[in-house]
Amino acid sequence: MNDEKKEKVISRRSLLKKAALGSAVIAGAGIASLGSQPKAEAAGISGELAEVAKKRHLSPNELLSAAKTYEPDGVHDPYLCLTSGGQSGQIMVYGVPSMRLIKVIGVFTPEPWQGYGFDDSAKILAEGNIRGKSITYGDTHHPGFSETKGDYDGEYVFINDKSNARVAVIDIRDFSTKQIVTNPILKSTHGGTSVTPNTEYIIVNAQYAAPFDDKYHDAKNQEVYDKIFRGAMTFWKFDRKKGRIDKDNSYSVELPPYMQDINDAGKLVSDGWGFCNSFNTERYTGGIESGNPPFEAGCSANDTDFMHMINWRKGEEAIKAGDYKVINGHRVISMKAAVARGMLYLVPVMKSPHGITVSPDGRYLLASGKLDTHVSVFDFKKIQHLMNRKIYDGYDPYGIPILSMRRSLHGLVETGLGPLHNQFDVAGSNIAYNSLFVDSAIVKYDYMKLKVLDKIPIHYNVGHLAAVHGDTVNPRGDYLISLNKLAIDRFNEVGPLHPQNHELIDISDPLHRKMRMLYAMPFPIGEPHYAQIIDANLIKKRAWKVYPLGTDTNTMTRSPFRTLAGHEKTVTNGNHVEVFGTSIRSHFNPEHIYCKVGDKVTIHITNLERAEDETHGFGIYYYNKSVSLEPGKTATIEFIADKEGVFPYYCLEFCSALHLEMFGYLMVKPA
Ligand code: K7E
Ligand code: CUA
Repeated sequence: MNDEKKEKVISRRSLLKKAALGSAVIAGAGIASLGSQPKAEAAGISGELAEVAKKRHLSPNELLSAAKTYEPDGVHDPYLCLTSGGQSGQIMVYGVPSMRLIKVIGVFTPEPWQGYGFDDSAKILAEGNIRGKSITYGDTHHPGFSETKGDYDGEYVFINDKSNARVAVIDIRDFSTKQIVTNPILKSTHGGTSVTPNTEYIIVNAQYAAPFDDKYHDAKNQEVYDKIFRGAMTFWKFDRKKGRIDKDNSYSVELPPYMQDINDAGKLVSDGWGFCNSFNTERYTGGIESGNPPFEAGCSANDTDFMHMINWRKGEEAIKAGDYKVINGHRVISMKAAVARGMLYLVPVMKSPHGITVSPDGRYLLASGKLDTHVSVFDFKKIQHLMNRKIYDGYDPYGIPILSMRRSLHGLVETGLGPLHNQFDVAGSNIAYNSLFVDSAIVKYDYMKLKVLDKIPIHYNVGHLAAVHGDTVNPRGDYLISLNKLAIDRFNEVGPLHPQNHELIDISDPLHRKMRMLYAMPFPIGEPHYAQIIDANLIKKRAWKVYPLGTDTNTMTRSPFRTLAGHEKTVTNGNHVEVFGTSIRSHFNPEHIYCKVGDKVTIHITNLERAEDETHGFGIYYYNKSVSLEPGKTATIEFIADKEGVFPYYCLEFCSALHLEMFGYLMVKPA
């Protein structure tokens, strides 16, 4: 840490202390109406509770925070937060307000506990291969729940991999990944996944402009860059019946090489539109290595960048009319066609914006300029008026109409330094929350009256925010989570790589006055970018307790290899040894498998258990295979027995008193 940063951290700490003291006073008063003494006894706490508070130096305010977050053993949280796991390529699931971690979902990266990538689920990961190459990491950014009428329905979750321009589909019935699609034309996708109000499409868009083809082009040559490099917004069609993205009915809209960033889908009055910001309208091509200013300078030279507005219903019409090109087997509507069809517009946004967020009623579009101090509140009704009357300020170099920023704006709210992301409080309140990266604070404001209402410091450098259903037509209020990039000194030392920090903030004050910091949770598997918080009842309705007996969990249908008790067998067919096995407390059947070097070995195992949580596992020496056998699941592993020897296999979960006895032998004879 340089000195300047250190100083900032220290001063922020003393600021926080002051703030905490202030609210302790308020909380103390709240507990016992005793005014200004933040002492446990003074707050009317006595007995063992007072003793513990004294011994552990807990203020009444802190005790109150503990009481507001603690869930007794066996009590479920009212909300679940699904957060991106950043560079871990996974999703994490935790309860709110207890912040208890409940699951890590393997998405773009193998996850051995779930057998993800180590059994036949490997074929899902293989769908994410790019140009034939297996890619086993992802940079997950924005999870998005499937929606019905603009609100989460708790059926599916989608998430993007920024590095490799991929999107994954997770089925909430078993919280596991069912599909990965690779973008046929883009080399990185940041914006998204945002989901249209009835999950017609999952929207992602380009981050770093690149050629649509896989050929060599010089990114530093301005002429080449302007002509060949492109962004795009991709509309992945979702087939809800199949629970899969329908690649053949998906399409993209070609965009200028402006570094499109984060998107949101329109809703209600703005339904049918996709919005995203961008940050290199300069089309700067960099070159610090040859004495040019770096990208960071060249990409932030202009005072404004563009919000892009794209109409996907008109896109569907274009596709129907055959008004598209096929690139890498994927349908792409050209900028020219999109402009001609009145489905692509730009409007300037203050310097280097990060994200567009659509208000619950669909009318207001919030954008923050990272290098500005404002949130710009655009009024979609004003925008529509300009679009309908073709009132343009001009055109960009690619012929896309530009609307007047002044005439599109409802107004600006000055929130602070480095504003990034926005979330909403309950519908109708007109209250939004804005994260301030540079200020390390969160601001609560009225986006209609353009007025700041409250500000709270966080630790440190917040990125996204997540409120309960906070980006839907029906936000629920109650809690806000601050997804902080740095933790610095908040947790125990574990070397130079620190966890990140999720801070839970109470926004449930019925008078909508004060935010209140409740809890800090270290987040130790990657940089979480975005998260969504869902009403746990929606999940409860959807999540399976056990699988129907013999389920292939990749397809969620009955496996052709389902094996019932008494029907276990090993079939040898030339060089192929195929085992139809079972597991139940506390044995596998079979316990001995014979083959010879060079044979292909296929082992199907059905977990016959019907009791909730009676999971077995299958692990074997040397072959790098692992299976998680939840009750009812049928899984398959397959390998070539390339080495002679004896290979014990055993159950990976301590499933009963005789768990250690749950094992067997694969014996590979010489050829
Ligand atoms: Cu990290 Cu949404 Cu990818 Cu902002 S993004 S922080
Ligand atoms: Cu089955 Cu341990």
